[in-house]
Amino acid sequence: MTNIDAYTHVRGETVYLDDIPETAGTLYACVYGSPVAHGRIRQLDLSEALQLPGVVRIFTSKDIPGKNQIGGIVPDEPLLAENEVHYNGMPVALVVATSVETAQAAVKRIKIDIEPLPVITDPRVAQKNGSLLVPPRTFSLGDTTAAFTNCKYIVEGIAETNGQEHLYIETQGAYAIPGEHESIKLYSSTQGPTAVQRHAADVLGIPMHRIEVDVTRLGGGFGGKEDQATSWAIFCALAAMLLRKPVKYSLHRMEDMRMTGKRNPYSSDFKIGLDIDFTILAYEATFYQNGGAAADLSPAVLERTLFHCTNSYFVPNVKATAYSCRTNLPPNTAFRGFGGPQGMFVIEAAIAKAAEQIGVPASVIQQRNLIQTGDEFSYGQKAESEAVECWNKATSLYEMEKLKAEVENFNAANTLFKKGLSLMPICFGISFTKTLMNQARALVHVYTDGSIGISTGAVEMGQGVNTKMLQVAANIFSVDPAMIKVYSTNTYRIANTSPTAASAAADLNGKAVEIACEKIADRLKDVAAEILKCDRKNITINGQKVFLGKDATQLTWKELVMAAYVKRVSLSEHAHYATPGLHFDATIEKGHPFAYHVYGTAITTVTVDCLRGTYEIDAVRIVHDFGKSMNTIIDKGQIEGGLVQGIGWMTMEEIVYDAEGRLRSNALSTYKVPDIYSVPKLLDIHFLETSNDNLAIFRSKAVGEPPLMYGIGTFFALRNAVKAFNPASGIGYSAPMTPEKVLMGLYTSGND
Ligand code: MTE
Ligand code: LUZ
Ligand code: MOS
Repeated sequence: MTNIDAYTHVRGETVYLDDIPETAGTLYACVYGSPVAHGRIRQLDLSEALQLPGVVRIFTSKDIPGKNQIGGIVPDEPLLAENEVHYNGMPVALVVATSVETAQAAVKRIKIDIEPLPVITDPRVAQKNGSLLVPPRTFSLGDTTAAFTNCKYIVEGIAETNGQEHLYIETQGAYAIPGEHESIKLYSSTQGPTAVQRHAADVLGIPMHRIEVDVTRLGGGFGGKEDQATSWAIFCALAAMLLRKPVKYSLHRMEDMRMTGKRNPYSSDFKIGLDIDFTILAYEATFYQNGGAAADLSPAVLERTLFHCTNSYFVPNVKATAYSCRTNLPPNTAFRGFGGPQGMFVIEAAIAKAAEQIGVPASVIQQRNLIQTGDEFSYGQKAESEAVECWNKATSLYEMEKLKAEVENFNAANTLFKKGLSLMPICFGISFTKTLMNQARALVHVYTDGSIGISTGAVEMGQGVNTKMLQVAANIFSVDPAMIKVYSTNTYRIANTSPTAASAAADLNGKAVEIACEKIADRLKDVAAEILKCDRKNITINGQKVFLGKDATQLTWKELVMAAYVKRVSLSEHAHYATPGLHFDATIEKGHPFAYHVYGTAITTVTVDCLRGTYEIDAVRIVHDFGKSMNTIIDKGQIEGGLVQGIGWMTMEEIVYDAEGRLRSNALSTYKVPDIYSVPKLLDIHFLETSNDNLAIFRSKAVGEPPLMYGIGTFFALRNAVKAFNPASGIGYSAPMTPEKVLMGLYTSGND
């Protein structure tokens, strides 16, 4: 089944936030962000801006009727600055005008006098100063200190990963329309409609039930709109409520890049200990997460780093400590993988460094230590592992030995071009790490003509979740997909939603749809049994016909639905689903936080131009654990998109802040993302159908985030190519592996 949005996407008919027809009298908002990264506001001068014709009003923190607070996990983030600013771009004032151009021009006329304070951008410096967003956390298993005394090899080092700009094609934005009795209708490009509703209610000082948040779809979110869509929506809601006018704000790309947070950069220390047979006996890591100026989702991201710090390996002795460091950057936030990639990169670096010192390929260590069913993760959950199956399938299907020989022969025959190869196994836990968030609701209506409408808490952002919701209903009712419509995500219809995140939207909301549809189907079968005067157990609905045993009856789906209505049987259902079996005790950092894990293995080959430092990705070959995919077209798209996004993070996407905390890579001319020329020349994806029972919807495992981590393989393949040219290279473990870094690595030597 193709994505239900494909047709309108291709025709340009899809409605994003900025395409919503505007109500007469609509005003336009624009935020004035702090020009410096840290300081005390001495004076804010709005007079010149207010004189501009068309400026309706300029709001500051003093105008907020409720609480000036939007922090989700920690209440440490004002909507508008009061006395201090903590990052460059922090909202200080909100201009509302009769046109977008006027609002933008007025922002340029605002003057501010700020007494500068020291700017910190480095997480290690912040940690030394005791500047943490939340207390540090440690996950441990076994006894690393004792285990290190038994190790034949011990290797230590530093690994670093940079941030990443979400670059959703649709920038952040919202549109607020005031209604009667102090209500507001809020269109928001958000992954978290309920977060928008809750924080808007707090800031406006009104109850949640007066705020209707409606989301048709996003032009991409990638985690960047899990938390950070909220402020823009509240700005619109605030102005709409106080001015009694519709207010819209759709950010300019450069505003979005400057004012929103990104993937958390990390700097980390590692120490790995191996036995004579390359078994990893002990692993220690210390993570310094660059959180930015407010907690946002960083504490949760940090937690997932710890959960995934041993990737898909079993390590019997682990000690991992993580610091969430407060710096003067925009608050960093969720990004596909949510801290998992940052943690996994570090153990891959540790294995690569150990392999180099021992003199074996990293793949020997990787394979030796793959986690097996029954092995314990450092947080106490036992693995139901597909790691070995994925690895073995990848190395056999793609003829690893042959690929290796090809690389070796090429490198022996060429001096100015070198190839590199790497293997990258992945393991990603599916569920929100905060247990309470693993719940969802669905509302299903069957209309008297037999057509069906579905509402859930899931937000469509290109990942195809609406198509999957539709498939669930079509499957349970056994009707033509054309009979079903999936409605916008709306807080008046579905309350208290978790954000669409953690790759869990299809599972959580899909199970709720399944439950709702089954309840309606059960009632319909009762009606059919009554009409056909037979045993209820023999009734099935198949292809819009009612069956009695194996035989089709005269009764059609449409007639059955109408008959149920006539008999005054309910044709609607609201269902709730909560993932069973989840628990986690943060006081001991042990439990069973994930419904299941997703596994896979990628083999990456690259070619480096050793004169220029440029490179091409020859091939990425992936064996991925899908469980049993319910939509192979969508799932393949998720693997392709996730992989390329991961490759971008690992190779070319380079966020640069200067010492004053100003974003230098603030446009698409200075921030390079992968394009069609930088994707792998060959991309092969093998759908591994795995048989372990799982809690995925129709056993079709979550696929949104895990493939991003295959991109990590590209970093190590490039590194291997550089080492083939210059074995003494001190190229290190600092991502992204830009062509500049490759060139330096080719021609300088030293210790990593
Ligand atoms: N795919 C597209 N096209 N656009 C997106 O914004 N977000 C990713 C992933 N795939 C995203 C995407 C992220 S970060 C997550 S958590 C999942 O989709 C969320 O959707 P799911 O729970 O339905 O997988
Ligand atoms: N968001 C969140 C996430 O709030 N909790 C999570 O565990 C998570 N995991 C991945 C992506 N977003
Ligand atoms: Mo995805 S980072 O969970 O939005």
